[in-house]
Amino acid sequence: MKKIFTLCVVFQSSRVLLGMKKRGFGEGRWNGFGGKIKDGETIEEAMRREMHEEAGVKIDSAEHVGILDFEFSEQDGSASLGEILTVHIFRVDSFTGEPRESDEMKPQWFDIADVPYEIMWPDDKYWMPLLFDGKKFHGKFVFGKGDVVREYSIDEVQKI
Ligand code: 8OG
Repeated sequence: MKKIFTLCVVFQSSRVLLGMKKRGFGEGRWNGFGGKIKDGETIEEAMRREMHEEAGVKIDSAEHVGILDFEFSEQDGSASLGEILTVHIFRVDSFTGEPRESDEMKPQWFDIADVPYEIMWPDDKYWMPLLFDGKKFHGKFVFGKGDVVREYSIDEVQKI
């Protein structure tokens, strides 16, 4: 089964807005803002809705910069065996409103030199620097037990 998600990373000059996930999948990790696409929604609509629900801001401009597939090779509770998650990554360049805490996320700005990769999904350190560099990418990650990255590939692309 394939599940489709969005993920927004707000990046402004040298700082990035991340949220501490307070519950559910990825709890206890810093991440961008996003979630599942609802029936009848486009990917773009979903990314705007999730950013508003989770951080209380309205996106003014965003660029679709990446598509990542995640496969879980061993069952360990965080996802089902053989399940593939596809995450559409957006770099948000400007927004309206003040980021505020929601039921799901506690937002915080980080300098890009201080991104807390050790408290994030273990794949993020491989692709997030590409986003900061203005690159576009396609990637695939295979996770083993304990969300360890078993295998991965990332290709820079001109167009998503
Ligand atoms: O609806 P929910 O909050 O459970 O959605 C999960 C969010 O987590 C969604 O924005 C996609 C994102 N996500 C994954 N896997 C990974 C990952 O490996 N790295 C990052 N940075 N985000 C991920 O589902």
